[in-house]
Amino acid sequence: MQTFIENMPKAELHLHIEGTFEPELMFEIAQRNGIELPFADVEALRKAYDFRRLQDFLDIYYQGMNVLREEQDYYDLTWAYITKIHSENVLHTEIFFDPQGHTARDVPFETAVNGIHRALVDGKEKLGISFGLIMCILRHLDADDAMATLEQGFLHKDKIIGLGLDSSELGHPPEKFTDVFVRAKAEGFVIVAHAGEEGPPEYVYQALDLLKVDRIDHGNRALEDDALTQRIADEGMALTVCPLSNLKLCVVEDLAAHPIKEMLHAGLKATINSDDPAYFGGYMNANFLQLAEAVDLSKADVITLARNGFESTFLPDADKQVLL
Ligand code: ES4
Ligand code: ZN
Repeated sequence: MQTFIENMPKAELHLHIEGTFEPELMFEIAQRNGIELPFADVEALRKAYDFRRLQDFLDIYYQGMNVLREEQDYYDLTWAYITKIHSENVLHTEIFFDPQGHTARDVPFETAVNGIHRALVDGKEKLGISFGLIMCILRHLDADDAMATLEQGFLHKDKIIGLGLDSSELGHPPEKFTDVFVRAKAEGFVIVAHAGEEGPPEYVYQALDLLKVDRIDHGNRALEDDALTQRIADEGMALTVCPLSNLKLCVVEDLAAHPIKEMLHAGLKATINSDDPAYFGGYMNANFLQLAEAVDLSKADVITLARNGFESTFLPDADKQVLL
């Protein structure tokens, strides 16, 4: 199974680039920018990666991205991710970035987007990895800040294909950002949102009905509502599932309890993704393999999950056909 997964072509659809920040690179960039990290060394930092819920992780994730200041920092971060997935036979990736995590620290929007995008272009030209770049709104901030951030994103339509919603889910329902997402869709952005990771099925309904999402990120808790599950299946709406993330953030008690088989049996278009691999302990191959072993997936199941990924990209149909 391990060799099978390693050799299998894969598409990644749920990946926060700031969540690929490996401690070694974080310390290197901190040092060259003259920034003190509140951890003695790489080992002390990795020891802090012990989370009971989403917020525990987010606190340390925002602290980590604080050392990113220059365009080259964003390039180096993204290039490290691209070379990693190249070694794992990932052929296509659609990645998120959190502009407000940078602009709130007075790093200009364009510094972040230009550095990330330049590395993605190099990945396409040198390694043949196709990509999409999606900006995410931090849902713990207010709707005005989100709208202002979206407006900045519109200045980079040559680099950004869509809008997502991430950060602290509980207490920040999708409806808080309806106007922002309606505006984004009207401007031609594709739409995704984290929903049903920690939040209730109601948040998934809102993502569908109010934000008009094209994919649901996570979506685990949709399974609590049979009518909602049926609707997502009927619409052929993809779920970007993140097994090791679910484990590390205690969305599931252990991987053997992961509902991936229930999702497939319910006819849901589930895909496998790594979310924040530097923090959650593994990239695409580790997510596939550990999940497959934990719930005893067949090779046919694994192929279905990988094919769902390619079928659910935001590539134009002609380009999508090439990968399929
Ligand atoms: C995230 Cl796993 C997850 N959930 C919500 N927001 C996020 N930002 C980065 N990773
Ligand atoms: Zn995520």
